[in-house]
Amino acid sequence: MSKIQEIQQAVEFGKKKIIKGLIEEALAEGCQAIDILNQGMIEAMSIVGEKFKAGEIYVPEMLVAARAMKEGVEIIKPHLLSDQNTVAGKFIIGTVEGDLHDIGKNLVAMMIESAGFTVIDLGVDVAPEKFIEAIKANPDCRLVGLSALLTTTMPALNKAVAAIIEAGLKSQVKIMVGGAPISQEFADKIGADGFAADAASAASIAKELVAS
Ligand code: B12
Repeated sequence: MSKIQEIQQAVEFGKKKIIKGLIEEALAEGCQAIDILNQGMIEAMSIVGEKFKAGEIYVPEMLVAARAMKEGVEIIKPHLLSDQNTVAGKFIIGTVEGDLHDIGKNLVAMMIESAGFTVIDLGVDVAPEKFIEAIKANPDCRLVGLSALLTTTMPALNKAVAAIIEAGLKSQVKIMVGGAPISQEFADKIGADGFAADAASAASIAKELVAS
């Protein structure tokens, strides 16, 4: 079994204590940090999701896998961040109301920070008013990111975008949306300016949006 496969299994089965050692060994063997993240850790989370859907595992198993994933993200983070010194501007991000998933949002925040943005992370279960407050408190912010992982919180994403538009803040900020059930089509439908399926493309789209 390759080291990346070992990492995948450790995340999948929530073996938080051995993650650090495995990642360090993989890096020492010459594995790329981005491959460890994508092929090892993110792949593990999609396997966990499939198993949950199939009724083979339950919320507690998903939770321990998520904890192992978070531990892994902390270890891999310094190896993914570039020494970007440019200031691309401020980026406000949060997971929408009713949704507690934050692993993807945190990865997006990390990659966008690495692209030179100053990230203001509002956390999870963020009500539309909180996004509005944060945008008003940061008049120099030009970009907002909204994350939703549940089909049941897609309407909350729509609500947050509508609230930003209704508050007259659309001339100040561009809005980027994402999360497993979100598509470009949905993003267009709710009036968002950008969509990305993963954290790396989120960073490049963020740069494009502030430049346009
Ligand atoms: C881990 C997990 C949990 C953990 C979350 C822990 C945490 N701190 O995040 C816990 C156990 C708490 C959890 C709870 C629940 N979960 Co859950 N969970 C997952 C799981 C397995 C992995 C999610 C994840 O972290 N993926 C890895 C990251 C890296 O990927 P990502 O989140 O998609 O993010 C990437 C992109 O989407 C994008 N992106 C994400 N956000 C943004 C934002 C912007 C602006 C941009 C541009 C891009 C972007 O970039 C990211 C990085 O590449 C998914 C399965 C799956 N395949 O998604 C189920 C899943 C999302 N959960 C599901 C469900 C049903 C639930 C619960 C309702 C279960 C329950 N009965 O209680 C609760 C809901 C709680 C709530 N109110 O939010 C379902 C949703 C089904 C649906 N159709 O909506 C899924 C799909 C599992 C399944 N296959 O059934 N869950």
